[in-house]
Amino acid sequence: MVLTDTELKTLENIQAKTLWLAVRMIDHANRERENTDGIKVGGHQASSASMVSIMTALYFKHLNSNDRVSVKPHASPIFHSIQYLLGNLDKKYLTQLRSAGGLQSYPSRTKDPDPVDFSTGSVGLGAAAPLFAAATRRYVDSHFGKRPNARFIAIIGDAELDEGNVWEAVADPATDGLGKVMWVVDFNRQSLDRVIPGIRIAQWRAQFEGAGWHVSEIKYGSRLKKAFAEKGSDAFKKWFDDIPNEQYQSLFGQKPEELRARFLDGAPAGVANFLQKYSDQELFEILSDLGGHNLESLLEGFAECDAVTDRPSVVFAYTIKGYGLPIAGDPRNHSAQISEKQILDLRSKMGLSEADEWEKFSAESAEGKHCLARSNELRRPEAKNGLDLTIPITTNVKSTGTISTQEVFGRVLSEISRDEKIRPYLVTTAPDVATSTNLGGFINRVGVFHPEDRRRWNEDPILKWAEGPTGQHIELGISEMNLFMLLGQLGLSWDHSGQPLIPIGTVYDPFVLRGLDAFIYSVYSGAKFIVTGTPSGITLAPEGGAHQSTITPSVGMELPGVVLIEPAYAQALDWLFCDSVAHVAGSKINTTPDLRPEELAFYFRLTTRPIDQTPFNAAQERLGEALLRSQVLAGAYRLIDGRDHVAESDHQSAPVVHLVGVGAVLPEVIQAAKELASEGVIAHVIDVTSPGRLYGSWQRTLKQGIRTASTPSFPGALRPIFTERAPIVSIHDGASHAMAWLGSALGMPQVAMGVDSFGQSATIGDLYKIHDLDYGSIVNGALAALSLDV
Ligand SMILES: Cc1ncc(C[n+]2csc(CCOP(=O)(O)OP(=O)(O)O)c2C)c(N)n1
Ligand SMILES: [Mg+2]
Repeated sequence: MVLTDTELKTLENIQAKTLWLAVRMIDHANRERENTDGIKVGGHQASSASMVSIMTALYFKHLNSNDRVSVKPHASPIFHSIQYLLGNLDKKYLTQLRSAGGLQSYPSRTKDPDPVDFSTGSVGLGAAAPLFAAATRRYVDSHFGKRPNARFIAIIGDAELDEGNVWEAVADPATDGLGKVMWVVDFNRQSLDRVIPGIRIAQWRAQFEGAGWHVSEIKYGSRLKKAFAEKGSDAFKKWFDDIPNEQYQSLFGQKPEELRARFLDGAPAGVANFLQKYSDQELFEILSDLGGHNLESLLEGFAECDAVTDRPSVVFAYTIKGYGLPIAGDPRNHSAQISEKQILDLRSKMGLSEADEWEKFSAESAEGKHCLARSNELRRPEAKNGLDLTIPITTNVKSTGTISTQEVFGRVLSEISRDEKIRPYLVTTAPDVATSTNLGGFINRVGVFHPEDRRRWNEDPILKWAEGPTGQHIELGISEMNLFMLLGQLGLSWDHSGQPLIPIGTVYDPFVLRGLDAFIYSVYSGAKFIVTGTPSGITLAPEGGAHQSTITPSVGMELPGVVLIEPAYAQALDWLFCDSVAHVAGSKINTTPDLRPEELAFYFRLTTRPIDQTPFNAAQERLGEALLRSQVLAGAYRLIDGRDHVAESDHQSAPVVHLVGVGAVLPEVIQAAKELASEGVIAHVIDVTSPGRLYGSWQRTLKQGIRTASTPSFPGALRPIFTERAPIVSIHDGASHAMAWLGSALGMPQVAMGVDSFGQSATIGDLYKIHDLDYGSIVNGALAALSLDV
């Protein structure tokens, strides 16, 4: 017995109140709150009820203040009820579920008023997050000294195991042996639409065990166990284990007097005889007594997982979707809500009335005292983010000759890691593309992380793949979902593990989309990190269409909190990278403190195309280093002043056009500008270093204008560059749409040129021709833009 009878009674009362508050919270939002939209507010009473015992056992007994928990999205009302009972949530929020400024539909780290450890919403991600948080903790312990013991727990719906990302996370060697992880599967055998046919637990067990996990089950409650202990119960136990899911779930919709016949339908001989001694009511209580609603069984199951310290654990807790509610087990209960009458019945069963239905337990009651004691036990000190470092504004990377941005990235990172004050906090990760994205230099300097020193069987003179506890690169298998999950958790290390880090990930740019949901998840969770998508675009010419990214710039520009950076030249990348490191570290750059709180993740879109650096150096001479750097950071600068190439006597009469290039295609843009100059056109070349930041500054000034009902000012970042009103051509090795807003921002006609069809294998020159990005096409684009000018 893990609990005394009194404790059990107290916990059961707390559980009942938690369920009541969660159900009533949803009921209120749907039935009582004024509905101005005419659409259902929603909330999940059945999914919440399914988890109430698991969460009661965890929060009111099992957890300590160091533990971190991820809660299945549609159990958020249970989570908030618990936080209310623990004193972490004001009563006013109970009537603000799914309303502006109130409780979010699904647990949110950034939007909820109470302390959520992991955001959830997109099923499957909430399972993986604590696993990667535990991997992060292992890394932190290994590099910065052991932190207080913490357990990383995910409470997940059984249908979440359908998601591929779950199995990608389980299978990755980076999550091997994480003994502090426990997944509790709310095994109600129902998903959204249906009762899941067949019993999949055997298959899941094999999959987890195959990946080295400890697997256990919390299947039977005490009444069932008692019945199984009776003489002659063997046939009953066997049938209880074998009965098809759908048949079992259908029992809950039966009247007690009909339930026996339904259960016995198809049962082997002997079962009916054995069950004769139980009344209909007793039989109902026995058959519905699953372990996932038995607090003692749950606590024993959790303790069993705790005892396994050399590998992650998963425990299948058998539950009933809609437990304790009239909709229990109903195949259509996912979005169902109980009626007003049923609410009133439940309320009076709880001994509550309209006057006290939202009240906590009284402070003198056993339950009230228990809540207070747990509240104190679970309280944790506030975590602080930010490293007290000074990041240099440049690593003085070589910027003569020709070089690609991908190569510069490798060099800059390697250079930054020479600074012994900064180096300890840098951590890189990649899904099996570390060397092909130029992380090799960094890895040679710092090594690869593995909890134990590993012997090297091959000596590679170029790449020193030394694995051990001091390594600072975390190598992942080929899973872009895992990459973004890990980056997110490394970026939240300050909170979960009391240690801020500077996480940097690399990925082949087209496969950013493969990890997109996890990318969104991690930024939504408030994590800060750098990700380098490289190589990108059709510039990766011979690799063909499957490897040529086109729509990733839009992803980078449109994701809130993400800054898309796509420099063409070495020095620009160097400045931008150092600046991003400073932001992620929450540190000073030179002496300027980190501002721009809206920026969380920095997405560098790079290429392997070597580019002549001469034009950049010429621009630096013209503008001066300080001005150029500030413009590069703001998102754009004028690379070539078209007037310098047209006779001064023609300056007044010559047509003017802005050629706005992004990234690897700049040489073609420069060539086009020369061609236009020879035809007497003043063609300015603008190099957009950060489409994301440029767009953001335009939108901010617009929104300011809209909110104050005043004329929007011209964005500061655009002002010094677009000094003349002239038509625009945007040229980008990405979908033309991504830069197509610029004409609106400047109030001028625009021709947007980019890659709007699938790629194919060829040379860069061939592909630029095929996609109209060769300099001749750009010249024609400029002429078209000039003809549009009114
Ligand atoms: C990625 C994703 N796809 C679909 C959904 C919509 N959805 C929400 S809950 C759910 C069913 C979940 O079933 P299960 O995990 O078993 O939880 P239960 O409701 O049974 O507790 C679905 C399909 C979602 N939230 N996320
Ligand atoms: Mg389910």
